[in-house]
Amino acid sequence: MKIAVCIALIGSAISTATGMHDDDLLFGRDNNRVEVIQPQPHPVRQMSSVAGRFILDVGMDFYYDYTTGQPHLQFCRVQQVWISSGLVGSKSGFGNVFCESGCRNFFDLPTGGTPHHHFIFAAPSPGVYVWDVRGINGVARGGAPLQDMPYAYRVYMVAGNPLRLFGNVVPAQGYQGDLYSLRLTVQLRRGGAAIAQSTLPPNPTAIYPYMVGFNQPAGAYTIVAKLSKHLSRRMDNLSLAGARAQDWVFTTLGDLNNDDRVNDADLLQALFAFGTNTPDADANGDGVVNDADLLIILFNFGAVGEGAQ
Ligand SMILES: [Ca+2]
Ligand SMILES: [Ca+2]
Repeated sequence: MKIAVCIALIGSAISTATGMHDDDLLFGRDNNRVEVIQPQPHPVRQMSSVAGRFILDVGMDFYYDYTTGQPHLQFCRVQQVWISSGLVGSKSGFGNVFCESGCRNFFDLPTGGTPHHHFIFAAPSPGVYVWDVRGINGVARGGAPLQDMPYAYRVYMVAGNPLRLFGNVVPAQGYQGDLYSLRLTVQLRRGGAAIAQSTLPPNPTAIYPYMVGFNQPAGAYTIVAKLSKHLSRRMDNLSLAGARAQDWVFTTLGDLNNDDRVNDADLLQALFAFGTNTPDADANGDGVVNDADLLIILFNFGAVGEGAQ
């Protein structure tokens, strides 16, 4: 009995020490492509405050099949797709591996004979930080090459207790492109003046398609959300304290130059790119700039975003 209790205590001590492993990104295969098998979706992670900065341990490994005990993969590269400004992922012996600029921004599994690795992500100030990755160049255990992950897997990291907004992002009805290729900017205003803003690609595969954080005191704010190619939406007198759900539904397409107005500048941009596949001039995101894009701009001509100043 004493031994059993002792083992149970050791077991609980070990699971506490290694509890972060529950959230390790486990790379495996889904039919003929690489996939993060679990956790799906990734839970929102709270960073720890250590010596004046915020840190989080993020692990990765291959996914091992329960019945065979074998990994799905023999190789994959973890490729960063997006990272928030200020967030840095480092590893002992490797230095800074993941960051906004100047880092290699990928890591191969296995490295040094093992697919199991941990990174310390660090941020300088309270906020919500984002790390998006894809598994690419995968090779199945049997040697078959696998297709790359078609989407970005997102990890949200919360530093401190910032004001947070999270929820869904709905593009205009006529938009046919990938939501992830757009950028959402959420701006906090008080007395008409912008005091903070955060930009990220909306990710419909994440636990929340968007989440942003602001290191500001609780209170009532005006919030303006702008999705690229769309006119902005505005919410006045929104009471913020801690985290709050707030979905954004965008109704008006055609703002190609993102000045929050649909006018002749957008029309000219589409005309100059007519017949090409220039992404910035492709209002409806269907991959080509043609009369459908011109019609969207003409139909919404003169419209101004709710948050335009
Ligand atoms: Ca415009
Ligand atoms: Ca188009």
